[in-house]
Amino acid sequence: MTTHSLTKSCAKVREFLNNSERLVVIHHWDSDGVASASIIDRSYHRDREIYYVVPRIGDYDPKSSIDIEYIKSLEPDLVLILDYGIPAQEVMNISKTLEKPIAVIDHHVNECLDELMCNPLAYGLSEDNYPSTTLVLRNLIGIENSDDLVLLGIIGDIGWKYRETPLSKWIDSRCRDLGIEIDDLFRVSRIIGSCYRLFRLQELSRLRYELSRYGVKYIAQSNAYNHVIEDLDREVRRALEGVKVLVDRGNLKVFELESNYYITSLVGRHLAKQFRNSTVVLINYVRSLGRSYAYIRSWSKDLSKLIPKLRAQGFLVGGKNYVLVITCNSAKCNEIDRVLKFIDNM
Ligand SMILES: [Mn+2]
Repeated sequence: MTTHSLTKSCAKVREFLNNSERLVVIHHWDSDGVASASIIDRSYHRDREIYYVVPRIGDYDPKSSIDIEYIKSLEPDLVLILDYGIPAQEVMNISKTLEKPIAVIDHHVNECLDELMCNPLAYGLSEDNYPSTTLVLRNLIGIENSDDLVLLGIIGDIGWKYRETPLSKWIDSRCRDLGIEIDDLFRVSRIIGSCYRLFRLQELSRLRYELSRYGVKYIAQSNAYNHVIEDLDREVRRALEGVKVLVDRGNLKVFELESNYYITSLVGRHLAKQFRNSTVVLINYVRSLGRSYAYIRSWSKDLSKLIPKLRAQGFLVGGKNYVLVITCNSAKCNEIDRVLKFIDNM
């Protein structure tokens, strides 16, 4: 029953896409989001106008991250949201403001909208079978000319964990067929990661274009983006030198950092590796976003159990088994004390 409704919704999204003449695509800034937008571009750019919009990087509140007036001014007949897992209610709000149909293609856990939502996870299917939005585009929208980009989305979102999914064999064999190494996928993913972490929006949209027209292998072999990777490495090194210790009580270490770029998770990961025996917390104020993020990593506790509890308390939180990232309400992230109490009680 659920898969039947999912198939129906996806067929409807496909139908709207095929009939659209002026399309606005809002896509997540990460590898899966960019690869998904490139897939749409590759399949549809020839016979319609397509405009691409990247939400303000690091911002998951569509009220501030998406310029609705700008989208309105483009007068689209359809707005497509790719891989940007905002709550279903927010999608409804955007749809009401624009008075245009909105379609969602995604694989983030979400409530189910009545229509135009092609998201297997909203219909209760497993993330293991749908580790990326690019794979939703392939298997549920039925786009078959873009497996290089499908693979990029998967590796971008789950990295080496792909080996533990039911798709492992398919991924390896598609790579072989297409002459793509897993390392190529990691490299392109790193280029995209470097662009968005440094807010290089122009390069990000050039990547979307080049990936669509020339493919993943071309970008993997190109040296044109080396400078972005180098710039990011330098920023992370500089940040690690500027990190301050706020709390150090053995099993818990809290660090503080001010940065110009969106490098919270990279710096947090470095610290977590350095202090494997502690729960590591990094509070990172990103100046250009005027906002703080708290990165929390534990090697011994399954933090994902906390996500629903924290959400119920009004926290804006995302994460995986051993990592949480919280978007804070204040520069100092005062609410972190409440989060740490939750962790202490685990
Ligand atoms: Mn994704």
